[in-house]
Amino acid sequence: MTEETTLSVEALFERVRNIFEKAGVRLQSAEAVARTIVAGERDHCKSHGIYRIEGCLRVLAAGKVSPDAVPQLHDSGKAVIEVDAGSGFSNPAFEAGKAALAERARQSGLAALVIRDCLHFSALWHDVEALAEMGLASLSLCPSYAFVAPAGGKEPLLGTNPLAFGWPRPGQNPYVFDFATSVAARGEIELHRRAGTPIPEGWAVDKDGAPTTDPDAALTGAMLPFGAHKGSAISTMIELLAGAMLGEFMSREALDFMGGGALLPRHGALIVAFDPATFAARSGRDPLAEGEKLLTAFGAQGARLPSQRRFAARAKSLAEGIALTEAEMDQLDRFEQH
Ligand code: NDP
Ligand code: PYC
Repeated sequence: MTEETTLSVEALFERVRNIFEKAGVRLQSAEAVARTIVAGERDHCKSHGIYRIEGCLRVLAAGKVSPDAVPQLHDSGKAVIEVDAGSGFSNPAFEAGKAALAERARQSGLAALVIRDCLHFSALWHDVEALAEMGLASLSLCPSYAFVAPAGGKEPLLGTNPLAFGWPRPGQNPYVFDFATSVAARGEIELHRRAGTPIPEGWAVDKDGAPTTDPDAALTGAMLPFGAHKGSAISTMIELLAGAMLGEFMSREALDFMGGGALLPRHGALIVAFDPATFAARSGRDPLAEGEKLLTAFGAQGARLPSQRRFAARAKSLAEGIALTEAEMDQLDRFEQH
């Protein structure tokens, strides 16, 4: 049994923020990045929690993310609002554009936020959850690194391209799903590699295209899309909408630009927000009440909603703190002394 140390969410936030400030990241960005990482740990999304600190510091050390970038909001009054992250982290860029996006979606029923040239290391549920808290439904998508073979292929071409959706629920946590379009996120495979455990069958093929459960062979081979041709098509859509359409990197270009998969990817991101009340106005029906008819029926047949595990983990962390292993605490100490 490894020994664990419990930190409050606030205490962990301070430690993570200090690590990024010490690495030269300007305060507002360090806070936005730390909020994201600690929220991942708090919600027990380990693949995008403190494990990501090392990767972020590596990109900073390589000079491939700008520590003092100030996100620039470009709002021409149209449905599409842009934030240029200026080669900084995506998280402060989203925070810089969030209010304008929400306001435009309420005005027009529909609005989009384009984030340009950002380093993207995080989960996407942060975006859609924030918008759901403002009463909006939303989609968030971005390319990643070309680690995934298309269905029927065996060489990396598509990214692990995440997709998240959020829907507001009156008086309770929103309906949120957020997943990689690969069978598993690359971070999950990396965690298996570190733990010395095999990955489940069906996640990846080796460099010769043969199925593998060896995390090292998976990381040098190709990951697989979820749902065969269906996941492959959704992933391709993400490349087109959040890469080609924005004039930002697709996953293959991101990989080339960063010089391989050792550094986290830089590319753009697309967040689309919908005001349910505007869409339903002429129907005379309450869209959120209609949504509840569906969402409340899940439990009756023993099914759970996506994010239900995450919200339960959050409640526990907020009440009891976040338990970190000795190795994780040592790592935080090391990063702080850096
Ligand atoms: P998971 O497979 O762990 O989970 C995906 C979603 O499915 C979650 O919303 C989860 O909710 C839900 N879910 C899981 N099991 C069930 C179930 N039995 N019933 C109902 N819902 C369920 O996600 P991935 O490994 O694919 O992705 C992990 C993270 O990686 C994502 O947050 C994604 O944004 C991020 N990512 C980021 C990338 C980037 O470039 N920035 C690239 C790829 C991935 P719950 O959490 O409650 O279990
Ligand atoms: O887990 O695949 C992943 C990932 C890539 C970039 C950030 N997360």
